[in-house]
Amino acid sequence: MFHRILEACRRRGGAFLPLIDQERIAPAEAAAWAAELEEAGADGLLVGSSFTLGDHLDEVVAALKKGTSLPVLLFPGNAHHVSRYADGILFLSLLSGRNPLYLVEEQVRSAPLVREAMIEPVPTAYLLVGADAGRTVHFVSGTSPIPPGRPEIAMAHALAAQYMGMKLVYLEAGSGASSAVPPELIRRVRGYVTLPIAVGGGIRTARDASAAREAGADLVVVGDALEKNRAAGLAKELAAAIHADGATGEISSER
Ligand code: 1GP
Repeated sequence: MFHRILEACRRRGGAFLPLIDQERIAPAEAAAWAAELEEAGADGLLVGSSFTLGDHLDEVVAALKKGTSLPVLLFPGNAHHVSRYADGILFLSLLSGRNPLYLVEEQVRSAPLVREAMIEPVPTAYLLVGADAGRTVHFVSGTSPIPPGRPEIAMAHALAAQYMGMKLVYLEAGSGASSAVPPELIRRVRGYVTLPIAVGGGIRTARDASAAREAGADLVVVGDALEKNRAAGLAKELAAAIHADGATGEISSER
């Protein structure tokens, strides 16, 4: 399943992954929204929330799958965010932090659930980058982010991830961040590792998205901005900016 996203990325020069927060969408709206995002040119959907009170994950993922043939990947906030209705899961290790809970303990709890759900794990090095104090992800994870002006720290973490056999590096500024991951940091990491790079957090406009893609992001993740503006216009603009060929609209959906 992850190969479909990488394949879309190769063909289109970048992959657009809208992030849907299962806490902020009604299951009844999810199928139609997934269909609109596919129509607009998304290459896959991520589903996740850094903090949940409710338990809508199965319902929302099942509804999304009804509306689209795109791969749906979980972007878990904790070990229990697993749904058998998804196609896969970013099996995250918060490598930029030194909190054993998010480096390995949650993964040990989650692995049997992922196996049981029979979904594809994508081993992912999750690197928080940013100067914003008090983002939810920093508070919840109890870790400090990599300073945005220190690309060499991000580069070393990404290379360690590659040497440890991970399949993806995720450079995360935090949902709703006031500034996205700086293009210069993305460029430096891109030049240092061969792993695919996902970038997310604070990407609001087509200009932000194309800056990330031009700096070397393979997968560009947008959550907050799309949530605040569900009109498909923004999704289309983002898709065109992320695809080097400017394409929107549907891609072949064979698995
Ligand atoms: C957050 O990287 C994602 O984990 C997306 O961030 O919500 O700011 O787009 P935004």
